[in-house]
Amino acid sequence: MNPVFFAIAALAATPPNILLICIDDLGYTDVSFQGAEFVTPNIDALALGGLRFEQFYVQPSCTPTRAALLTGRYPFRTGLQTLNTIRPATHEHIPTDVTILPEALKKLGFATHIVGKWHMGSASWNYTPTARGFDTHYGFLQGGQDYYNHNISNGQYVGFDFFRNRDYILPEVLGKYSLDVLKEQTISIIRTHDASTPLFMYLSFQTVHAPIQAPPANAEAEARCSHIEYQLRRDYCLKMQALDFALGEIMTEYKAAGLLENILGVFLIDNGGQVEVGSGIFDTFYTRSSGSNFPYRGGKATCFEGGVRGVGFLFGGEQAFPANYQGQTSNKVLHVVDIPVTLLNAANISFPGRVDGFDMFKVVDGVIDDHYEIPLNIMGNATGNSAIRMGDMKYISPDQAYDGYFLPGITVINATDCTNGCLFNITADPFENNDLSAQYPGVVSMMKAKLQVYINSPNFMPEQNADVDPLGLPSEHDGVWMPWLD
Ligand SMILES: [Ca+2]
Repeated sequence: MNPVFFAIAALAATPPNILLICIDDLGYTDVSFQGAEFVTPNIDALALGGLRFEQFYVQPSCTPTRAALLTGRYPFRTGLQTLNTIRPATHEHIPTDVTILPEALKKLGFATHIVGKWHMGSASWNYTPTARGFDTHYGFLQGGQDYYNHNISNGQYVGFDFFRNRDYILPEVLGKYSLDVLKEQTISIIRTHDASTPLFMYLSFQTVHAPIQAPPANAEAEARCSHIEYQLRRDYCLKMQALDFALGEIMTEYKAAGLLENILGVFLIDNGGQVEVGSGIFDTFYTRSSGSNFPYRGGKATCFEGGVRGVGFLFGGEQAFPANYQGQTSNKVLHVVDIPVTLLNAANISFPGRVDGFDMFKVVDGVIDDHYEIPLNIMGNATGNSAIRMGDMKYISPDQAYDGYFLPGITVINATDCTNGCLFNITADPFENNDLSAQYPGVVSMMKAKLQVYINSPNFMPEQNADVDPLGLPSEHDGVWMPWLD
């Protein structure tokens, strides 16, 4: 064989090491490269050397985005669209007949690891990471927890939630800050990984989800946050410093292991920042947070841009992430469903089964169009908590969880009235100031009808039953939120 041809063939046949970093509840303006009032140098370095997306959409809350991230399908195809997310002791899960990203990578021969949050169902071990394509899981099965004691509550029920694969490991992690133990696990995986096998790492850290609990004291972090007067935001800054330090250390480990050149990385948020709302759904579940999406409107659990326009970028070493993408910015309209499709294409296979996503590289290259139409959320009826974007236009339904523009600790700036729904030209008016619904009632009708078309589709799956099963309560399992159906 011609040696040049052989070299090219060998390169193409080597799958990349895939590093998927999903940051929980990170606001659009909570990283310094997008205007935060504190620095995040390691995250900035990845972003500024990567391919940044200016119109990257996610779902308004954790479970729906993560379902889309793993399946390549909008969450209303799997019954996981509810903004309340999967709560402990319910039967909700990714349907087991839907192939998910780690399963496809496992078949290709990847080593597959998830470190951190799952939040994709835990009634049965069959719904959990080690039955869904991951070799290992170190972290928690529910949506969030106390950073030190690793308890999570659902109403009056409180239980522990931290596992190594299928064993709960209370003595190992009790009193230890979750980011620290998750980072140590990540480093351990990298150091012991056999470099002849491609590595898929899903880093799903707890940071920066509520509650706001500062990490153990660190002088450098405190120096970087001391200018912030408002304590909740200062503690938020400290959490972000810990995350930024951890990601810096992890990338150093990748380099030391010789894995860096062949990394294809994705960095995304799962929903907009949880802003400080005085009342509403968060007060019943978690304490306040202090994320910022400003100047975007709204935040987590709303379909305003502050809830769904995400921080998102691709990055990597030159072997897997060619130089022509490095340091670039794209204005294409993209969605979290695109990520698994892109990653599998990079590993030389198509995503098995039906998907809603596109290959992001092909979109950026202009080989295929970006999303003309994105259902930003559909709740099973088109009248509440829903939104759709079509071209420049965005329709947002009534009954969003809350509204306004939020500056941490200081101000809620009232927004124009959307209690009957709104229509925006999102290209001209990304901060959603100017409601056009009275001017273009026909467009509103058409977009509402389009939401209904999705609901009437045979591929629409109603929200799964979210009732609490008493057999899943911690009182049945030594104080642990433990799978119970097996
Ligand atoms: Ca989240």
